Amino acid sequence: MTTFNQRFRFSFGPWNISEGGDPFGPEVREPYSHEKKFALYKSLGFDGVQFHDDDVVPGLDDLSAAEITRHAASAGETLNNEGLTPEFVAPRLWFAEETIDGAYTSNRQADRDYAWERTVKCMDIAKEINCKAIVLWLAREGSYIRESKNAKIAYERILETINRMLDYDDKLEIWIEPKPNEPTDQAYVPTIGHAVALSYASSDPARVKGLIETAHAQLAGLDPSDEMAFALAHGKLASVHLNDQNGLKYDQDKNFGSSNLRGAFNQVRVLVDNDFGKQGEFVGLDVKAMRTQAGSPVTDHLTNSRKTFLHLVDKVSTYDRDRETTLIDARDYEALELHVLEHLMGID
Ligand code: XUL
Ligand code: MN
Repeated sequence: MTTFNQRFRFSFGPWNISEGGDPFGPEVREPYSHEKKFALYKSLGFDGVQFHDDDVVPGLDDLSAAEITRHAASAGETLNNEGLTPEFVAPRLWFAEETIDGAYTSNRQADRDYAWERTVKCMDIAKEINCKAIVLWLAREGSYIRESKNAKIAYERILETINRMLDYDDKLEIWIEPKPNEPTDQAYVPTIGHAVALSYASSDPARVKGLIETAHAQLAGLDPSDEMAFALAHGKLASVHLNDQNGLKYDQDKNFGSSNLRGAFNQVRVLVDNDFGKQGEFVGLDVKAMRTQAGSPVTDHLTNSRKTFLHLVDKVSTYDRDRETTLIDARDYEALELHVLEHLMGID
C-alpha cells in the first residue's frame, strides 16, 4: 500500500548504475552506456536525472564551446525522447590534474582559472538541456593537511565563485551538497549550516540552496533529519541524496534505510511533514550497488531504496500522532520511544 505514491518524483545519477570498481579492485560487471541507462529510468520508477557535466558531454575539457553545445543539445534531445527531466548538473572538479589540490580553493591561480572555465562550461551545458540547477559538491575544496591552505581565503574564494556564477546566469540556482571529508581530510563546507551561511552571504540568497545527503550528514556526526529540518526552516532544501551509512567509515552510499531504519523514518517524516516535493523537488537517491551483485545492469539497489522510501511514507501516514502528543505532554519519552519502535516493527 503506497498512499502518497503519486506525490513524489524520484531521481538518480547515471553513476548509480555502476560496474562495481572500487579503490581496491577493478570493474566486475559489463559496462552499460548512458543512453541505455536513460532508457531504463522510467521503468524503474524514476523521472529525474542527476548529471555530472561530463555525463552530459563526455571529454568536455578537450572540446570547443561549439562542440560542447552540439553534444549537450543531442543529450537534451535523448532526455526529451525518454520523457526525463534533468534535475541538476554538477561540475566534476575533482578528476583533472588541475584539481589535485582543490579547484576554487587551489593555491595556484592557473588551477583556479581552470575551475572557473569548467564551471562556465557546466552552466552552459545546464542551460542547453533546460536544467535549472547546478550542484556544487566541493570534493577537493578542503585540505589534506591543515597548514597547506588559508581557510579564511578559501571560504572567500568559494563565496566569490558563487557570486560569479549567480552573475553569469541569472536563471540558474546553485545547490551546495555538503560533505565533511573524503577525498580531503577536512572539507570547507562540511554541513548544511555552512552552505546556508554562504547562501545568505551571497549576492542572491534566493538562488543558493542545499542538497543534503544522508551519509554525508552522518559522516559529520549529525542527524540527517535535523539537517533537513534546518534547511527546510530556511526554505533552502532543494534536493536530497537519500542513502545510508553504517558508522564512521568511508562514504558507503548504502541503500536507504538499510543501516538505520528509524533514522530513515525520521528523514521521510520531516520531508512529508514539510511538503517536500510539492514544488517539484525530486527525491534523489545516491546509492551504490554492491560489488557482489551479478548481472548487468544492476538496479535493485535503486528500486529497493525507492520502495523503502514509499513504505516509510506509509509508515509516516499511519503513525499515531495523538498518542505521540499525549506522551510528549506527559514527558514520557521512554513510552514515546517504544511507540516509535513498535510502529516501525508493525506491532501497533
Ligand atoms: C560524493 C557524492 C557525489 C555527488 C555528486 O560523495 O555524493 O556523488 O552527489 O557529485
Ligand atoms: Mn551525493
